Amino acid sequence: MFQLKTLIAALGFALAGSAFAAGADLASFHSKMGGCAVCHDTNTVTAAAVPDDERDLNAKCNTCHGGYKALAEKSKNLPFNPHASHLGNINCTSCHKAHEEPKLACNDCHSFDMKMPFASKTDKSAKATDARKAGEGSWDERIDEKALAAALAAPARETVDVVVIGAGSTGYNAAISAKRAGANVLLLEKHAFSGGNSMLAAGGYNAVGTKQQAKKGVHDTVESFIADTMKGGRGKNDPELVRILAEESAAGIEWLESLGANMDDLKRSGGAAHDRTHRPADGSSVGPHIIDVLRAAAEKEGVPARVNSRVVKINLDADHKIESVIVHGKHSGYYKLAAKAVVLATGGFGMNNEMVSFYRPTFKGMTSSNNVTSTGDGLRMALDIGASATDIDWVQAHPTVGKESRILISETVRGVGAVMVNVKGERFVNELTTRDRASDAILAQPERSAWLVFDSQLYKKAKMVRGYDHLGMLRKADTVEGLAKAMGADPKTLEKTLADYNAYRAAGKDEAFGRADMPLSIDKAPFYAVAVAPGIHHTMGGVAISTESEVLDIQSRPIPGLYAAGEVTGGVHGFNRLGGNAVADTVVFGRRAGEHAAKYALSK
Ligand code: MEZ
Repeated sequence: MFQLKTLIAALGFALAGSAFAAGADLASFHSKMGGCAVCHDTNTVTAAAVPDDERDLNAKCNTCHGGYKALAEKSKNLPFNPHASHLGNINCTSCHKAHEEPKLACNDCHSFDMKMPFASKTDKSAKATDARKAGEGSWDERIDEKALAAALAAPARETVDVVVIGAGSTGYNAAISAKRAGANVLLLEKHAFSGGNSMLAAGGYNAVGTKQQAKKGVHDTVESFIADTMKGGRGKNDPELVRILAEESAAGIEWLESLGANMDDLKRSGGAAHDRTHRPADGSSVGPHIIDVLRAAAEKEGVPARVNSRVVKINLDADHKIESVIVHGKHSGYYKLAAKAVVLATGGFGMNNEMVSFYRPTFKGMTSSNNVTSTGDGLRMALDIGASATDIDWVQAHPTVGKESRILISETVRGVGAVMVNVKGERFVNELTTRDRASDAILAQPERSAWLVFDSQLYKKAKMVRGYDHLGMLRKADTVEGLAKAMGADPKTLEKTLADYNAYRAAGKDEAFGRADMPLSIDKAPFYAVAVAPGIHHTMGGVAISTESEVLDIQSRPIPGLYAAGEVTGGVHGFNRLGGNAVADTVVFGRRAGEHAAKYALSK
């Protein structure tokens, strides 16, 4: 699919193997204005000469069409505004593919019924159970064994000190840290745009000892953070890794702020004894915000982030030290990249349902809140070279993924004040219990789904809710009775549930389920509900690491030069991760992995 032979400066250009009609595509349209040079630098372009990151091409798109802001303004009257999405400032070519059928990247998770320019049909892809297999929805992940063998036999095309694989929050934090430590770094991303799963993180970042906590008068401690995390993980976490997470969490917030982030809003997540989940003050989702900040910081600090570049193999030398990786570039094909150190920042395997159901058969076919990039390929590569895996069968279902969708209804909605009720309109669990318990409670309901119910106060406070409204996911009514009818629940039961809850809140004690934090009453019309069901959210298991983020082999010895951080690792979260600890993990351990990888590489 990606082995384009030549880009031809004429109409009639066709992608080998594609059913997409030549002559009606974006490239043909543009070539009428002056040949290939309209988009490329010259009129005689070979595929291999197109940089995998497509940066120059995209700069040309921007020259004629304007940047993201201008495009967002122009497309504001569309049924939704794709240029104002949480994907941020990504390559135009991520969606507007010139030589193949254009595709809305949004529909990797959403289901927008919209026809893109030069597309032959409307693009409406993601449903709850779509994109279940490895690589589906992402670009082709099959490996061409012949091309791989040729790349293995050939000399390295490039050499760097540290290669970081995966450009989500972990990868960016690692790459920027390695660069600051003096290493020559390259950040590789298999997808058409960076951001990974982090870009979908809605909730926040757990940290203790921050200025935000001090300002709000929160008396939290490192020991309390550790105790909550260990309790949430059923005591199966690696205590040394948890201590690092807690102790370095506040420094991670300061680091993000130093790069330009705002983390000034504070709330409580499930399983936490204190308000320690930090989020942007304007109520927007944490992931897109920090990815925007990290993208800009990497650019400013000269860290190249090369998209469309999938690492397919990690190579060790005769002494079992890191020697190189083989990259499959979208345009450049398979090539060897020599590196002294590798940081795996490839995320988990929540979108690879074959892997999920192998380790956790009861989750077979379950929807996932993850990005299509979470296919477990980094884990596979590490296991292939002798890494050991830990807690690999622990897969987390998030209790509140929009029913029959792939859209996460953030824990923030419960944290800010929503209650969860069953189809009758009764509460059945402490909404802020840990995710495994909340998911189990929902799955124990006959319909295996639930409703989150809230009012106009929460709608105003949690900006993300407006996004769910925009996606048509909310039921709305001016009375509780009306809302119950819209949900198919019993009005009297829902009225009693909310009256009881408001009374518990006023008395400061939840007599029914012992919920500790009840920030808002639910009594100001209009009232809202959103249907939810559990979906795969986080894979707690992964490669075993040391406190210095070195990947360990099956004898628990570091594999020299191989580092890992974030969801590809196991040990930090035990059997169940607390909400807000993943983003903290990406920053704390991403930074550590980058620093240690640079130190190692520069000592060689
Ligand atoms: O850390 C998370 O996974 C999180 C806070 C998710 C969410 O519900 O927003």
